[in-house]
This record gives sequence, structure tokens and C-alpha cells, in this order.
Amino acid sequence: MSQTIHIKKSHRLFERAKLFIPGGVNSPARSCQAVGAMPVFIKSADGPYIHDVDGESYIDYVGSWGPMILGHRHPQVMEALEHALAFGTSFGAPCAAEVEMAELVCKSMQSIEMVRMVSSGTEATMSAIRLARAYAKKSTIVKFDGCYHGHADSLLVKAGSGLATLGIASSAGVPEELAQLTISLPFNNLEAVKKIFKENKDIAAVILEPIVGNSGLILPQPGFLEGLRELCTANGALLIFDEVMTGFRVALGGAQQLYKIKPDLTCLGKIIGGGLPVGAFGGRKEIMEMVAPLGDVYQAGTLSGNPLAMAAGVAQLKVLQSPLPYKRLEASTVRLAEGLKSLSEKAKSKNADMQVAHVTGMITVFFTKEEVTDFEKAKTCNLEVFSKVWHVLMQNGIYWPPSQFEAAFLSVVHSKEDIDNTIKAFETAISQL
Ligand code: KE4
Repeated sequence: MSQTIHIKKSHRLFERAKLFIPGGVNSPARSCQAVGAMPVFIKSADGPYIHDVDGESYIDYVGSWGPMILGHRHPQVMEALEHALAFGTSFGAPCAAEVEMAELVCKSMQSIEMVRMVSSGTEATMSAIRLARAYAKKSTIVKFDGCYHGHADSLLVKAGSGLATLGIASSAGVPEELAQLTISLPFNNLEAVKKIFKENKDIAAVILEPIVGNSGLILPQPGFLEGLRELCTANGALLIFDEVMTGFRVALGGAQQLYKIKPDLTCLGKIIGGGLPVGAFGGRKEIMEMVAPLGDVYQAGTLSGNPLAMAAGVAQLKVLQSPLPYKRLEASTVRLAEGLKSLSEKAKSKNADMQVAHVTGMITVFFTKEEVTDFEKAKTCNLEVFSKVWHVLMQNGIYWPPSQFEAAFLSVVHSKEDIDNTIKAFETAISQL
């Protein structure tokens, strides 16, 4: 009898997608290439769960790469979106929701006095470095190895996230003349920053993820952020916090609230869009007033401040104004982290040493012997072990980021049971190594 092989709908969709979309995906981070898997196509999502086109359900730790802090289809976000939809989708003219968004961002992020909305994190960081170069009247940008700030040319140097996952240090197509204006240093290495400021008097800005998510999760060492603040102030360079991932996630006021550091510019995205395309950059008024049409730093966007995206984002940020979501998110993150740490002896017995890094709403399991404090250490991880674990997690209904160099994201609606099931799935994966 011919064996009917069940070709999954995902598989059929992926074969079609590959005919018309590079790699069959609209963003490399979704490709699952690094774990030697085919991406599953998602049909729907609700709360902490996603459901693929073949009827499989998963506890979701990608959360659209960060935006889904309240879980998928949160009632207040959906209601706001449905309400806005009744009035139209885009006007190309100012709308009230943009003002509400700007007020909420300035109220929540201590360093932002004025903010410009854009449609992606990439646009936010690209615009912020242009503004910094104009304000400081210098051209060189300092970033850190393994940090990812979107795909603007100047920032695709030694970047994390998808580049690290694909094993490419920097992107083709970035002219050498431009790449030379970007210096990338080891994260958490303040001496290296001090040295570069002594040698190079053309530094316009230092941009970083204050808590790195794009090498996997790396926390700043004590004194690192404070040191960067002092060095930038002393050398006439702007300190840019890329909080596209951490903004409104690790705290309402982002990493800058946790570490009590005031950057000159902040980049935002993800959560402020409630799942729709949004980014933003903002900071001190005297800097932001250089942005067109007020000043001569040009920056624009057809769909910037889009009414649907503003409605979803404002609804999400309003829910986050209460401390309760963050208390719940931290409790869930700690529960998961402690549960995973309890597996480290078993992992060690399988030659799969593991480190667990976590901060409110974000977590990474690094399969390496030492604590991961920079990208070089992240690269010592055993990617084969990661891949094996990832596959078993998927088989057990856990949708974990398909790369060692990505952070996993929790939502406020991941239940204790979801967390405990996740820990069990990791235990199964480790015991099968
Ligand atoms: P977008 O252009 O993808 O909206 O944002 C770029 C960006 C900027 N800054 C930080 C700190 C970011 O994490 C990102 C985007 N993050 C990745 C996930 N690591 C997005 C996923 C993807 O590229 O598909």
C-alpha cells in the first residue's frame, strides 16, 4: 500500500514562497536556517499561543520578536484597532492618535522631551545617527559587536541577530568608505571606548542596546553604561540608546529607567506599535528641534504615525502604565529562569553546559561554559546542541527563537502552567542529548 506522506501545508507554502521571496521569508530571522529547519507558517495567535497552518499550537517565546508583551490579540489592543479601522487606514495628514502616542512616549521615557514616529526600528536608528552626526558635526559612529540596530548601512557592521545567525560579520553592499565611519568594539569593554575617544576626535555618537538582545541576552556590567555616559559627555558625542527591544519591556521606561542613565537620543519600536509597523526616535528638545521641518536634518515617512499603528500602540502603552503587568512579567521570567537553571547539572552531564541570562520579559539559554558578557563569548556557544534542543522544543509545542543569537520573549499572559510546560520541554530536550 502506498504510504501517504503527509506534506505539511507549511511545507507547500514554503516551496511556493521560495519561488517569489528571497529564502521564502520576508526577514532572515524567521528563516530557521541556523537550526536546519523549515519555518512553520502561522495561521493565528492568541494570548501566549500561536497556531500554524497545520493545526499545531505552540507556547510562543518569539512574540513577533518583542511587540507582543501583552500576548497576542489583547482585548484592549484589538478593540482600539477595530475602532480605528472604522475611520480609515491612512490619511497622510496628522491625526489625534499621533499626539496621544507622543505624549505617552515622553511621559514614559525619562530622557525623551520630543519624539518623531517612523515605521520600523531600522528607520529609528538610521534617523538617530543622522541627527547625531548633524548635531555633533562629526561623522564617526561607535557601536558594539553583536548589537543589531536594524539594517541601515552604517549599522550593518559586526551586527548581531540575523547576521550573527547566518555567520556574516557585516553585510555585502555597504561601501568601504561608509563602513570605515563605523567602529565596532566589544560590549562591556569600557577601556576600549576610552581608547577610541583618545585616538579619534570625529566620534559623533555611541549607539548601543543598553541591554543586548541580539547576541542573545547580555546585561551591561556594573559601571559600563555610566562610563559611556561620562565619555560621551566629555567628548562631545551623543549617547544613543537603542531601546527598540527593551523600551517598555524591561520596565515602562526601558533600560534607561532600570539603570538610571539619561541617553541623548533613544530609539524605540516593537511594543509601541502593538504589533503594527512602528518605530520612533526621540530625546532632548534642543537636539530634536534640528529635525525637519523645524531644522535641516531631513527625515520623513509616508506611513509614519499611521492611525491604525498609533491606535494599537497607544492601547498597549496605556495598559502598561500600571505597574502590575511588569510585576507579573518579572515573576514569570524568574520562574522560567530558575526552572531552566535547575537543569544545568543534567545539561553538564551531557556535555551541554548552559548559562541562563534573564531580565524582565527576556531570557536566553546559552550553551557554553562561561557567563556570556560579550559577543565573543556568545560565539563560543555549541550551536549543534542549541539546534538539537530547539527541535525537541518544537516537537513539544514550544516556539523558541530559532537562533542562539536571539533573546526569547515572555508576555504578561504566559501562565505558570505554560512556564512549567516549557521547563519540562527543556528537560526532555536535554535528556535526549
Ligand atoms: P526593525 O527594523 O526590524 O523594526 O527593527 C530593527 C531593530 C533595531 N534595534 C533593535 C535593538 C532590534 O532588536 C531590532 C530588530 N530586532 C530583530 C530581532 N532580533 C527583528 C527581527 C527580524 O529582523 O526579523
